Amino acid sequence: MVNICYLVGTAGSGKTTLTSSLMRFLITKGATVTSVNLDPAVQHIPYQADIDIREYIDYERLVDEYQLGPNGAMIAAADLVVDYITEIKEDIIDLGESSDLVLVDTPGQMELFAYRLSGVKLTQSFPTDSTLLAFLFDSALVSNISGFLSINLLATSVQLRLNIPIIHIMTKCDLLKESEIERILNWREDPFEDIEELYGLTREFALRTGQMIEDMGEIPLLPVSALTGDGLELLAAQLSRNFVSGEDWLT
Ligand SMILES: Nc1nc2c(ncn2[C@@H]2O[C@H](COP(=O)(O)OP(=O)(O)OP(=O)(O)O)[C@@H](O)[C@H]2O)c(=O)[nH]1
Ligand SMILES: [Mg+2]
Repeated sequence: MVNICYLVGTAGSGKTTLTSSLMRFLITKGATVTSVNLDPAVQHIPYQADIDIREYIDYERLVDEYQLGPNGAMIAAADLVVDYITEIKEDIIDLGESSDLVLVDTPGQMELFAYRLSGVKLTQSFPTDSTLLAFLFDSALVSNISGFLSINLLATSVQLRLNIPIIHIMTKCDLLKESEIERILNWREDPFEDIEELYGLTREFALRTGQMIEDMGEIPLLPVSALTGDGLELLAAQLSRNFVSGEDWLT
C-alpha cells in the first residue's frame, strides 16, 4: 500500500518549500518519505527528489524544438506527462511501498496538474483511501475576506475535479501576526460578519460561499510556516490520521 499526498496550490504558494521542510521534519521523527517532483520546468528544488519528472521530460528541449513560449511549453509538458503515467506510477509503487508517505510536489501552474488530464490520471491510479490532496492557501492571498472566499472556492474546485479527500494548509504563516492568523481561522466558522463589507451580487455569492465554507466543517485548515517549522508537528499528526497506517509513523 502506498500513502500518497499531493501538494497543490496557486503559483508560489509554497509547495516546493513545504515538500522539503515537511519531508525533513518527518524524517527526523523517524518516518520514511519518498519525494516526487512533478514540475518539469523547475530549475532548483531544495530537496533530493527520489522521483523526478525532469528525467522523463526535457522542458528546455520542448521550448527549443517546438519554438514554444513559456505557457505553451508548460501545457505541452503537462500533457506529455500522460505518456509517462505508467512509468511514474511504477516508480511511485517501487519506492512508496517501503515508505510511510509519498509527498508529491506539483507544478507551479496549478491548473496544469488539476485540470488537464495528467493530474486526474495520476491521482486515479491509486486507491482513494490512501490518497490525500493537501491544498495550500498562500497566507498573502487569504488575509482579506474576498481572497479567503476565492481561495476556498478554488480548493473546492480542485477537490471536485480530482475527487479525492482534502486538507487545507495555510502557508507562510511567519509573515502574519498571530491575530491575523486567528482572524482567518475564525472565518472558517463564521465568515458572515466580514462578508457584509462586500457589495450587491458579489455579496450574495459571498454569502452562499460562506454557507458552503460552514458546511466544510470537517476539512481542517492548518497554519504552517515552512521557514520556521511552526505547525509542522500538527500537520504531521493530521497526515498520520488521514492514512490508515499513519499512526505508527511518529513514534
Ligand atoms: N516567509 C516564508 N516564505 C516562504 C515560505 N514557504 C515558501 N516561501 C517563499 O515563497 C516563495 C515560493 O515558494 P515555493 O516553495 O517555490 O512555492 P511553489 O508553490 O513551489 O512555487 P511554484 O512551484 O513556482 O508555483 C519562495 O520565495 C519561498 O522562499 C514560508 O513558510 N515562509
Ligand atoms: Mg514549486
